[in-house]
This record gives sequence, structure tokens and C-alpha cells, in this order.
Amino acid sequence: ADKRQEVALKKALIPVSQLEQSVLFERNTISLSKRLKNSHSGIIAEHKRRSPSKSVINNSLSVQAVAKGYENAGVCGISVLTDGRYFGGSLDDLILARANCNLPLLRKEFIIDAYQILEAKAYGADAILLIAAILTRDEIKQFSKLSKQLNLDVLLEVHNEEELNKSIMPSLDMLGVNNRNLKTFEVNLETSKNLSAQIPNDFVKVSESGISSIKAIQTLKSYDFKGFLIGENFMKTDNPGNSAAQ
Ligand code: IGP
Repeated sequence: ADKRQEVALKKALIPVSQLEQSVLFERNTISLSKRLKNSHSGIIAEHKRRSPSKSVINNSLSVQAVAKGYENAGVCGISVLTDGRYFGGSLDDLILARANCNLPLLRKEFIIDAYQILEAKAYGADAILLIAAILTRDEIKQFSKLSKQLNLDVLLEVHNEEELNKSIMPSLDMLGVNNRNLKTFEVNLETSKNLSAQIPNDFVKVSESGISSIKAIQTLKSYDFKGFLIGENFMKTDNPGNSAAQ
């Protein structure tokens, strides 16, 4: 309900016609899913100041420094949280990341309205996240088709088999399994391992949350995962780029 209000306000302030006039709206996007397919590391590093489960993770670094650090580390892409209320992020973070690196950027947001997808494009994103737990099949279809028209890749996030079965459709590029239980905030990599076989092979498989070692990545690779979304483990250090380079 909060997000609906936030979007309604934004629509009133910045109409779609204005988003479409953004300089970045004309930019040629970079495909995150293609990068992941051709990469050995597969790391999507996240800019994350705080979270509902951990409160403050890192409040002292600029998004510019974090984005440059991640790029120097050779990651495949950067996830930028734009939700303010729970994660302390904003669209300014997205546009600043865009100005400071050439990597594919994922807009990490609770997307519930097509407007947010146009906004993602206008602020320099290359890919968007869609969360199966908060969307109907029709919304996933509608939003992923719009993303394709805008040349944005789609990462569809699921937590279980039910969400996966409801969501499978050709307009998605990447299928992400979130290892974090939304109710308890507990993370368990078994979630990814258990769901992998059910995800058709034409999707790039991404494992999300709670990944904190090379060993974990190696194990997940053996379960056919090509992408690894990592936030806290990098952001909790003084130099997230250095941590991502290890
Ligand atoms: C990163 P972690 O445990 O490495 O910080 O997790 C990312 O997976 C997590 O931030 C995330 C998220 C989300 C945040 C995954 N899906 C949806 C907000 C909304």
C-alpha cells in the first residue's frame, strides 16, 4: 500500500512523457543475462546501505565509490536498491551508479506498477527485478513484455515451487531463487539447490542472498547456477570492491 502511494505521487510529479524524454531513455542497454551466460564469476554485486533484517550495513561509503570498486573487481553487474523505506536507497543511487561505471545495472525495487519500469529505464538501469511473491501471473506477463520493449532484461525472483510454476514464461531472461525467507529473514542455500532442477534450462539461473564464500558459489555452480547476487557480504566491509575481487 505504501509503494502504491509512492508511485501515485511520483506519477503526479513526473509524468511518463517526461520520463521518456530523459537522456538515458535513449541509451543502448547492456544485457545482464548475456554477461552472466558468458562469465566465469557470475557475480552481481549489490549496493545495500541497510536492510530490514540487519539494519545498518554500510552508511559511510558513496554509491560512486562502491560502483567503481565493484567494476574494478570485475563483477558482471551491479544491483542498486532504490527502495528508500526498507533499504535506504533511491533513484539517485541508480543514476549515480550509472554515471560511474559501465556495467549492467539491475534496479532492485518492489515493482508493482509499469511506471516503475519506465522509471528504471529513465534512470539508467539495464535490468529490472520482478518478485513473484507480490505479483499475479498477468502482472508478470505485462511487466516483462514492457521490459522487453524497452530492452531491459528481467530477473524474476521466486522462493518456492508454487511461485516458480505461476511465473514461468518466455519473456523472462533470468530466474532468481531468493535464499532468504521473507517472513523469518533466515537464509538457506538449500532453497536454491532444491529448486534448480525445476527451472527450465533456457533461463539463466541466479541464486540470491546469503552467499558468503567461494565454496558456496562453487556448490551453487554445480547446481547449474550462473549468477550470484551478493549484497551484505561485500557491503559490510570497508571496501566492498576489494571484497568482491577475492
Ligand atoms: C542480496 P545478501 O544476503 O547478499 O545481502 O542479499 C540480495 O539477494 C537481497 O538484497 C534481495 C532483495 C530482494 C532485497 C534479494 N531479493 C528483494 C530487496 C528486495
